[in-house]
Amino acid sequence: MKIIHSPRHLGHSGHVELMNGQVVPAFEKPERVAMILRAVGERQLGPFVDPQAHGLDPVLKVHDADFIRFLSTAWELWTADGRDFPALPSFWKAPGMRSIEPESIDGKLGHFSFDAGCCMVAGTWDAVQAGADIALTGVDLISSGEKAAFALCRPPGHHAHAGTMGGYCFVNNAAVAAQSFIDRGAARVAILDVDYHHGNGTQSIFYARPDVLVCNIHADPMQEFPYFLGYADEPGEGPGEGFNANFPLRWGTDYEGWGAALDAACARIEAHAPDVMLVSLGVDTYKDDPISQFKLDSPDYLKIGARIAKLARPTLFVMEGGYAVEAIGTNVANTLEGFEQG
Ligand code: FKS
Ligand code: ZN
Repeated sequence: MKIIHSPRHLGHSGHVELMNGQVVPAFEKPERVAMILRAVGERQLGPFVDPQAHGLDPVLKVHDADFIRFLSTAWELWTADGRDFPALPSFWKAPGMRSIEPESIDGKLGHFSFDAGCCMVAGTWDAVQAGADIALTGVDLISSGEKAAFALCRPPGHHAHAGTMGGYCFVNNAAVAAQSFIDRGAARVAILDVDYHHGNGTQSIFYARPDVLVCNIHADPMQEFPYFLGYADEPGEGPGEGFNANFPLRWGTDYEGWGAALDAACARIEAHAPDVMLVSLGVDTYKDDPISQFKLDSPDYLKIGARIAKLARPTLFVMEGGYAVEAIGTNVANTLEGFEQG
């Protein structure tokens, strides 16, 4: 299958996060893509394809204009205050406070985020735009008849809400792609999010809509980030009721439990009869992932790919998380190979 990739993600590097109360190098780092490229290249799963520029209009179909304006100017505003080190939000509103976009960049960073997981550097906005173009080029390929494609986006997207960044995510690449499929005439889209973490942004963006079914298999938010969304009792709302399905699983889950949830999610997707499938592909479900607590092993990703292939829909894979850098390439390549052989 075609693999869409751009080196522009490399500008989003040298950033940090908070872990156990300390500032540490971010787990979401450029080496992740290098390892994936190497593995898919070695197994000849390509060819590689450059993204086409799509501009911001398709991004603005799912994201608020003031949020995108903030993302595009944040680095300029941050450095105008004389700072040459990464920007990191650290102030948020509590319930009862006002939802105002302050003039100060420090206030804006808090207004447009839900955690300190989105560190911004000089090349972040360019990398984010490239990521959206990668996903949209995947939509182009599927729309022109490809059976499957892999959008190797970085940074990831599934935690980003319409107007809020968080959890390493700025623009929701999968949501932008799903909306683009709808705008090109798809009646029904399904998003299957297999990342270890709940895709709160994707759920939120489509929560009131019946055209985009969102299924999430993830660590129980009682135990795991993002903590405040992703529970089993979130079915969608209004016309979207019945079109969101969460499968939270406890820490320590192995493929037996995870695969059962995948079967349940696939049954739900079959009932939706989507014209096209999106897979938010995170491989941080891996047993040796440094920030995660599931127990999937590398051969399990072949099974995941094969099970998704059984849905027999045009499928766009969009890269999300996975931090065991030594295994991320194998695990992604196994998923794609399992799909192609399945
Ligand atoms: C540890 C605190 C919690 C947040 C984890 C973010 C996970 C991101 C992801 C994505 F796919 F978006 F990349 N960290 N410092 O894997 O879901
Ligand atoms: Zn994740």
